[in-house]
Amino acid sequence: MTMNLQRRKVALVGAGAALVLGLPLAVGHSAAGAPKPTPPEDGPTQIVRVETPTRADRNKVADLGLDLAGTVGVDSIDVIVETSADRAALARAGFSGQVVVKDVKAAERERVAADKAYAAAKPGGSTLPSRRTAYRTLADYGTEMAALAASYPTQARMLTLNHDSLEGRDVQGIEISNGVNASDDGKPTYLLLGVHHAREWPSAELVTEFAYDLLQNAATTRIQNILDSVRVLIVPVVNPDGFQVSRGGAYELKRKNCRLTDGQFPADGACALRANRALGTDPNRNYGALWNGPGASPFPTDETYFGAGPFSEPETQNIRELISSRQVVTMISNHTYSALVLRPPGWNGAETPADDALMTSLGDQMAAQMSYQSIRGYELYNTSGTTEDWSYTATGGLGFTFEHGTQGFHPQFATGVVGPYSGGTRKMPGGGVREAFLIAAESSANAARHSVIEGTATPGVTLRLTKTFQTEPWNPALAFPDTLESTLVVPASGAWTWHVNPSTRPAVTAAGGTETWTLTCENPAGTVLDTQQVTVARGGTATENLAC
Ligand code: 0X9
Ligand code: ZN
Repeated sequence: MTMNLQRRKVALVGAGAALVLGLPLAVGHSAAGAPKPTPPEDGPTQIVRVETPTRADRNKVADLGLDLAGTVGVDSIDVIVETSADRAALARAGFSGQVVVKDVKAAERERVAADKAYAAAKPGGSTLPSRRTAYRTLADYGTEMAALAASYPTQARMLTLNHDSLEGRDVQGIEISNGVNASDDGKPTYLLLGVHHAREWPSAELVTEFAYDLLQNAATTRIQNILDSVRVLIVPVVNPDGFQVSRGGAYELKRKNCRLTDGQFPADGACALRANRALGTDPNRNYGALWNGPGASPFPTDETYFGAGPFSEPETQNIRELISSRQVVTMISNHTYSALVLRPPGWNGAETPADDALMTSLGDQMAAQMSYQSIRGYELYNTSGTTEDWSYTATGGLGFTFEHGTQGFHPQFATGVVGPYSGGTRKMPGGGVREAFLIAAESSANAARHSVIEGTATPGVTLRLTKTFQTEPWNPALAFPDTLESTLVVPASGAWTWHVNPSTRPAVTAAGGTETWTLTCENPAGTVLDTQQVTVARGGTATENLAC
């Protein structure tokens, strides 16, 4: 169906369109202006595939304040329809659609049964590196990462982020590299994130499988090269509170975090209560760049609520501080579902990024392995305050969102995780998610895609790179300071090499300007011995022989 918006508006008041939406005719009439009838009893929660042939249509649906599920190709958007008011909102806006999931709860029960059967049929395990046959629980992530760190003590260690979640949970990850404990060694950093959105379970599974894969295959030439030259950081569950609500079964469709009231911690158990289901801040609208702009909602009951302020949430503070304190040259934030590789910018009014060609070619190459489409974020629908828009704007590190799969937030384990991880299936003939992650790892090692600062200094002194600038939310008058600060310890040879992001951030480059890093060197007591300003472009190398 490729009717234009006008025609669909007319069609909706007819019986056919009302039926595909599962609407009683009266709702269609109310959309045409008649007095609103009493809403009918709300039936089961459904997923409705809404026709959105143009980007304007998609933005219009996104702006209705409904809960968007994903897309299957960008010509439609799957919308979660929970109440008759949701149906009415779609109808009023003139959209038609087809029910693709009649009863979300029943579908979830079927998924659980299918997963049980799959696990029973695979006593020897799956083809995943971990051999797992079922979705992990929150506890599994912590236990398994700790076990990996214990099994591979020179190649893996646990990473605990700075802020506990609102319900007091640790936010954990794993750091993987050859010689992982020699931190501050100047290697470029590659960051993989999962579960910003609570219900998007495969996003955590896929990055955790990659951790197993790197460690188990560390002796193969390809992975050895990666681990010799790159530090891989993996945070499977950025939003553990939300994940616990979803995975723990209280509310499988939970998306946001557990900020039920701005500025306050939730009471014990409150986040899982039915009455609080709609509340929370969307971690993927809470980052600083363009915060509270298009495609984000000011209403705490909307699924894209941008929160009380830029970085008001522990989940986004954690990722901000991680990215600001490491030289993250490539970041992939994993989500489900839509079979997309998205690159900045998320808003159609933004300037074309200075590194558009580079992000396009890398995005296309990764997408090809997964049979996903590779597009700019805004080509899906407008967003603001997302992870990669902030990280790219602030650091110049290449940033992507992967939207895995087409069959739901957490489809059957076999089709949602096992198949896509290594590809080679009918739906994904390429090398799958694994190959896409490896391509990004190799890209992270490629100095032509970041910058290098090198020199000589006294072994053991600490070098510090810093930069402070303003990050602009949607209202530029509310710009706030952002600081990047990372360190390197000069090795025994005295010769140091630091793989960093360019000194000039993308917006500065686009405006024709240059920017510098401030490089200091300190003795072990913390006394600053020398300070230099360093200008280095993407692909460039700067040599700094410090007086220390
Ligand atoms: O809306 C989102 O946050 C992401 N989709 S999801 O269904 N997983 O919620 C898309 C984010 C896209 N990022 C940008 N457009 N920059
Ligand atoms: Zn998501």
